[in-house]
Amino acid sequence: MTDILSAAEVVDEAARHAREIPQFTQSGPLGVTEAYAIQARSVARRLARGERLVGVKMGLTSRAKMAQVGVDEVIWGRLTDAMRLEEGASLSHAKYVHPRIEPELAFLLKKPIEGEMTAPEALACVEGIAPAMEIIDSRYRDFKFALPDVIADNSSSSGFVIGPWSSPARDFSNLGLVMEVNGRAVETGSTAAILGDPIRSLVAAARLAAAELGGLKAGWIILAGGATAAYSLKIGDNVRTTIQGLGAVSIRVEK
Ligand code: OOG
Ligand code: MG
Repeated sequence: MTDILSAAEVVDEAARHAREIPQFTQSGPLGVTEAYAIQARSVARRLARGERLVGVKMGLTSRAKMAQVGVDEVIWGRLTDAMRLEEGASLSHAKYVHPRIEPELAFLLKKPIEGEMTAPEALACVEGIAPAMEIIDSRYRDFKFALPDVIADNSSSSGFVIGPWSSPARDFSNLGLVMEVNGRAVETGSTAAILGDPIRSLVAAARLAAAELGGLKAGWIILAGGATAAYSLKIGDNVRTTIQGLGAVSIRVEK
């Protein structure tokens, strides 16, 4: 327990001060269960500082993401209100270790999800869907980690921005998307890259995260996971993701 608490402090302090740390798995074995316990304790420190839990991010739900980081299991992390950026806002590069950005689809829940459910049941809990981007910032040196490391580090979560909400009544299983930086397309893909259909990511959230969090609550946001590889942010970047039929979402990067 002391180890879990001190590891939680290490990742939390690294995130707070944008300092890189060595991987835990390089100094000894770490199991997935212990890694999620570290994540829970490190986010508890954020909550103790006044942040509020507002949802869950799913990670490594596409082949492109798995290949980019060399980990091939679906993971999840906790989102707090302090991680949310306003649409069109600028973020300060200096507040991150080595930030990346990726195009995602966001779900807004209208009904709580307590545990495992089918895709149609999960869909019935969704109020809206929106184009979104996640800013990920692994606290580990060179953005390199093994599965337990990234889980302990809240699955690299550090920020997110959400575009306009649409009704989930439309078919969103295979919508084209493009992420542009200063007007140039850097990643293109489809929502189908997310587990074949992004609703499966919500089903996975129900299975993996709901029990541990005592349910996913109405009003929460669930990020389905990057549909393409992530892009390394540079000062001066204007990043915009457009999803076919859903509109666009953007952020700018400053010093
Ligand atoms: C791990 C987090 C993965 C996603 O959307 O797949 C993730 C990482 O890439 O550092 O957020
Ligand atoms: Mg992500």
